[in-house]
Amino acid sequence: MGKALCIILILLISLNCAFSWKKDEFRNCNQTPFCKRARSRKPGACSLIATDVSISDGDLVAKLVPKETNQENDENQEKPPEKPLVLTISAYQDGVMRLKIDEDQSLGPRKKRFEVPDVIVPEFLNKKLWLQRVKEENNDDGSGISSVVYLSDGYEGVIRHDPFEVSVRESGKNGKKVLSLNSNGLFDFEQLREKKEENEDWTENFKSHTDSRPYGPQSISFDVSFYDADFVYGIPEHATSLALKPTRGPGVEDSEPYRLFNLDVFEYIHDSPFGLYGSIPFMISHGKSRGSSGFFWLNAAEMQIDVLGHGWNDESVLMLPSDQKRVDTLWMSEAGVVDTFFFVGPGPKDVVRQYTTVTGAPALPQLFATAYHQCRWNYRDEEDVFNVDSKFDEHDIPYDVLWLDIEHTDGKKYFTWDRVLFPNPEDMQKKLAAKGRHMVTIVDPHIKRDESYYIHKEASQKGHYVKDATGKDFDGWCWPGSSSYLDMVNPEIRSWWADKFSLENYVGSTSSLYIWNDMNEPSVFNGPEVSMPRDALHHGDVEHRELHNAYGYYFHMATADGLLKRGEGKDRPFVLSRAFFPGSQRFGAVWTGDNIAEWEHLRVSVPMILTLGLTGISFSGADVGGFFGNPDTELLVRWYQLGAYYPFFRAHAHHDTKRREPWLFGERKTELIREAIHIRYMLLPYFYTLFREANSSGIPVARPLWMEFPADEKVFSNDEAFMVGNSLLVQGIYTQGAKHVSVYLPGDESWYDMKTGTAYKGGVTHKLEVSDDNIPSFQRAGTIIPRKDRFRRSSTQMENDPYTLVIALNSSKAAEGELYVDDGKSFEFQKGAYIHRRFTFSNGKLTSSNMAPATDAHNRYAPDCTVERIILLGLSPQPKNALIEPSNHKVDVESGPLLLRKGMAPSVLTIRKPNVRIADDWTIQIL
Ligand code: NBV
Repeated sequence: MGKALCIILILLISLNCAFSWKKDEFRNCNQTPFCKRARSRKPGACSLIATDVSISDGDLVAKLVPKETNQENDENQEKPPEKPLVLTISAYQDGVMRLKIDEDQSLGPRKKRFEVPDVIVPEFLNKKLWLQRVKEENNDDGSGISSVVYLSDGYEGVIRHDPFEVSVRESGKNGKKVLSLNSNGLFDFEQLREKKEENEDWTENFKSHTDSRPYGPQSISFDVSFYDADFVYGIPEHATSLALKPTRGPGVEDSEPYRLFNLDVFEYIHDSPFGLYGSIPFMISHGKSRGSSGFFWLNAAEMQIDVLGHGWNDESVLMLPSDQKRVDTLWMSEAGVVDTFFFVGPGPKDVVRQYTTVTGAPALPQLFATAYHQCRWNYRDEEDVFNVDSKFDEHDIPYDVLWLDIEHTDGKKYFTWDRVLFPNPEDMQKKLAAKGRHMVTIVDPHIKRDESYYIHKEASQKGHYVKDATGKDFDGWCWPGSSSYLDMVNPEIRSWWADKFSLENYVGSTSSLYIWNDMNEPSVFNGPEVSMPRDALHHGDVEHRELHNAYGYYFHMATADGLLKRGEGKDRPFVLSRAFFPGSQRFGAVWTGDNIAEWEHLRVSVPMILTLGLTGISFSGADVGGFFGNPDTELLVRWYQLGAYYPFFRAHAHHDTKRREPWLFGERKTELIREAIHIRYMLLPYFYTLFREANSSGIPVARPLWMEFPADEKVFSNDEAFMVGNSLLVQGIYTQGAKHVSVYLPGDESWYDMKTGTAYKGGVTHKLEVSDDNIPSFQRAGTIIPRKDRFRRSSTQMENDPYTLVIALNSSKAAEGELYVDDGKSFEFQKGAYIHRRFTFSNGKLTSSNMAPATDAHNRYAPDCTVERIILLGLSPQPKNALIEPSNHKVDVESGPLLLRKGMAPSVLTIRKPNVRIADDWTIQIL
């Protein structure tokens, strides 16, 4: 008995540690002096006031100086900084205000503080509005004066002088506040200074690492308030809920702030504010009464952000009408400057659009990249590759991309091949390319310090590596052993790197090969917190601490540029990156790193992907199946069913896991996975249209429900269901053996089950039976979804296939939708070589009209594809036939299935073979 108990105990313990996040490897706020200092400040501690307010070069400029008061009796007041700070407010089109605060350069600070270059897109700077005048007004509470500038029709920027506060409000003296900074008086700016006494100790220690901190304390912190907000969202990357939970305030015990510090976190847990691989300091608020607003801090140093729960501050310095809800937040960064952007919204889509005007719109991926990807660490050799490839065909499962992880290289030297395992990489790629398939290889940023490796030889000779604090090439431990890291912040080094991707330089590569950037936080096995020491040095003497969060961004940028150069600028690159920063959306896709094959990781994948989408990164996904561990077959199937709706759809697994290709779990499971992947292929025209929408407006492919239903409070914190575009709602199944699921369907209109066509009422929570063959997904009444229903081996082979249009009618028997198509590959679409159709259905007539502006290039892309099927949901009684114009011919209307091989609701009607061309104008009148 004792022995049995012991065994059970050992088993339990080992189960518990099966996945263990090594918390102690990483610093918490208390171990991070700048965070601890900022968190301990009391509201009202900031003693700065704004003076010398004027207009200069189209901006409002002011000085921030300490108020001269008798501070002896005031515990809250801290020692003022010696020198004034310079504050600049600029206005840009479309309701964007930029606020910068830095040390006064004319007073010669010890070192120029780092401002992140290459993130703000040049077009944004051209949108500057030249401020002409500033008006002064008396504050209602008798607290002196404020200076006010015009921002846009409807909004003003306001700077209250004493105590200093910057805000955006609706126009007019009594206009409501939208966003503000320093309303709680927590602003603090540690100016660079000489040591107070020679032996003042600036070093910081963490575990066995010492950070020399040659420039001493230089952190910045301030509070930001979001008005009329019920929730705040954004600031990836954390494995946590979509609506950000308060980290301080009543009822919150001992929580860490949300940390933004790019880290390679081994076996991360599914609910935590700790920082993961990427960082985007952009927060978006949403509330029922007003809508959304956003705040972005362009800063690449470590950041920590507190969401302050209602009542966090008993002696609130901020008086508000009792009915005005507000969310307060505290932003803290180790270095850099204040370079912030205020977005007025007022809709959630407006905020995301405004943010992407600053950091750039997501790149339009090639069509193949939006299809299904098969990955594993590792596909062993060429035989394995061919075997997996042919099994997909054998089992009638489409896929587009096969991935090779680090083991394909010769000793983890990127751009090389293990020639024993992969003797003919070019032939291998060509064989797959013949079926319209592509390959991806991994290229990480750590370069093996091996004199016989050409990349290392050149990089060390040219001085291309990041330096350690003593000025030598930084040498850290990673996959290949002793490694150095390219200084990607230097544009010349990026260009050198980009050249390495030419077909000539990357021996064994072909034009159907694309790239995966992993470990670019950067991950350094023997470095502090598994990363690079903060006192390492980059181009221009910038310390690593100042740009840590942007390192991976520059690596991603240089790689994408390499693929661009390789194709002489003709083909769109595809590069997947693990680390990211604002603007990464311009270079490719991102995934959520090393998740675990557990139900809770399946669940958290949704808020993680939705958060990335809200912050510009539309093209993202999570490893389907879970990276660590072996999913049971039910979890694996559910993951495919959900993953089919991720913008980036890739299965991936750790090398210690059992093989899990879709055909390995018996016929029934293969069928279920096949169906999940088929759904993705069927919806590719819809997805591609959404990728184009993201590319032109920033609005993400996968959206939180509140983005489509901003007035429905019930969905504000729902992160189990989400929208794909504006037409599809998807509800994941996140528990084992689920028999029922509750799904709330927002809005007044109905929703049609995507499989059966059954209509469900909107505005109601439905308790639905769950089956193993799909997860609930619904088409919103009033929408039209374009599909391609013929299954091929890859998306490329579907190019000329005909379309199906699924029309879901609303209560007025109307619907509308769009279709965007281009060559799926090149940049010709930027010159207008695409088709963009609008479909509208009303009064029993479907009309296809052109949405694209007329250009010469427009004529250059005119596919011959036709429409082979039109499915109508919600139309009764059944019409007999339909008249097509201008060809003036009639076709039959029949009852028909919604999905091939599936059951159907009585009201599913099919117009078969209307055979109109997708690129043409036409109408179809139901008779
Ligand atoms: O390159 C190996 C893995 C990769 O498969 C995974 O997707 C990355 O997130 N890589 C991390 C390094 C090792 C992780 C234990």
